[in-house]
Amino acid sequence: MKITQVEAIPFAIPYRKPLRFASGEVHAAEHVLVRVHTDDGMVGVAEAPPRPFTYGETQAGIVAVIDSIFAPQLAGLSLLDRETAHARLERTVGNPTAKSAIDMAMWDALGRTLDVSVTELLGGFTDRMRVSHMLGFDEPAAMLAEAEKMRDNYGITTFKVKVGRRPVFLDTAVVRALREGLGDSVELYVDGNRGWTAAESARAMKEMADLDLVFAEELCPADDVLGRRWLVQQLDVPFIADESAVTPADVTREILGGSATAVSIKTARTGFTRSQRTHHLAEGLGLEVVMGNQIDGQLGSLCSVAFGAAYSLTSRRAGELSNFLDMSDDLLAEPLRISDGELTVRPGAGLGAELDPDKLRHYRQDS
Ligand code: MUC
Ligand code: MG
Repeated sequence: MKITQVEAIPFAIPYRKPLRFASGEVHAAEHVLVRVHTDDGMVGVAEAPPRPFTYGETQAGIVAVIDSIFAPQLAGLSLLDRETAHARLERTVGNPTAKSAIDMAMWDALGRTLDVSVTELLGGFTDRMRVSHMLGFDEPAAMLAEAEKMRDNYGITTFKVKVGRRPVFLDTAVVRALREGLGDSVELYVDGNRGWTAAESARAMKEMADLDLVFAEELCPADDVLGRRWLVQQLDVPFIADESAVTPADVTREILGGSATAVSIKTARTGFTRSQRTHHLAEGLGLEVVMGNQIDGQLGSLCSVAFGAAYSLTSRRAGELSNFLDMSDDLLAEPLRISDGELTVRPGAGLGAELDPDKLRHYRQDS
């Protein structure tokens, strides 16, 4: 169970259409595949998605920090030395997706070694989650058409709508078109990626008061401390902290400060080990949790569902697990399938992910 090698392999897979939101846009999955090898021949895998607009990481930076700092720090540790591994990784600040991919690849290798699934190792609550689809910026008719396609083809009935444009009417018109077009049976919530001010957010939420939203997420910056608290106090739906609450300490600060009332857990940025801590904290504080999407590929989505399915709290709400559908291809030998609005964990050891060697050869950028 000793770690012999940690590989960081950059790869790029184009999106069929770009995903646009208030803090940025994504045209290609320029991610980093992380493989953790052990002395008994096990290989654990995970992927790191660089999100410079959220965490400051780049693809080249993730490869460099893993090759030059993290891999040498982990060599020789057992897969069970997770706390020691984290203490070493935490000597370097930032780099959340690089650290998380290593953490999840270690869990995958551990599951393969013990011949149990990661979901069972973590908590084993269920084997599936309902799926929420994230709709990027477009015209109302196009966003409605995408939601209808997701409902008709995959049975998805929960939608997170990207907002945060100016004037706010651009987005409130979309949410109204979705509610009118899809009817009362779907769940809708909005995510502003800090695009609005607190006052714009309050105005938009008033305009949408009759649209039965279930959540609002990061409508304005958490750094506008008093404005954000003022906004959150007047809402009658939970306000999800996403990029403002990456670490358990951030969650504590935002919740106790009144700047959020629910939390998004993204395995891409907190791996399995730190996501467990956030989960336990949320349970203790009595918070709603949504399994969020870091614009993950299929491997990242598999990691999210593996974690989300492990606990009652994380599997209660639909998880954001479907945006890999926008990618033109992926690395998994057996693609993920969403049906009846659900995604199941892979049976088998670890994450149950097998990579297609030809696809990896084709999409990797380092050879
Ligand atoms: C989300 O929930 O915000 C877009 C930016 C980011 O950091 O994550 C995505 C989705
Ligand atoms: Mg968000």
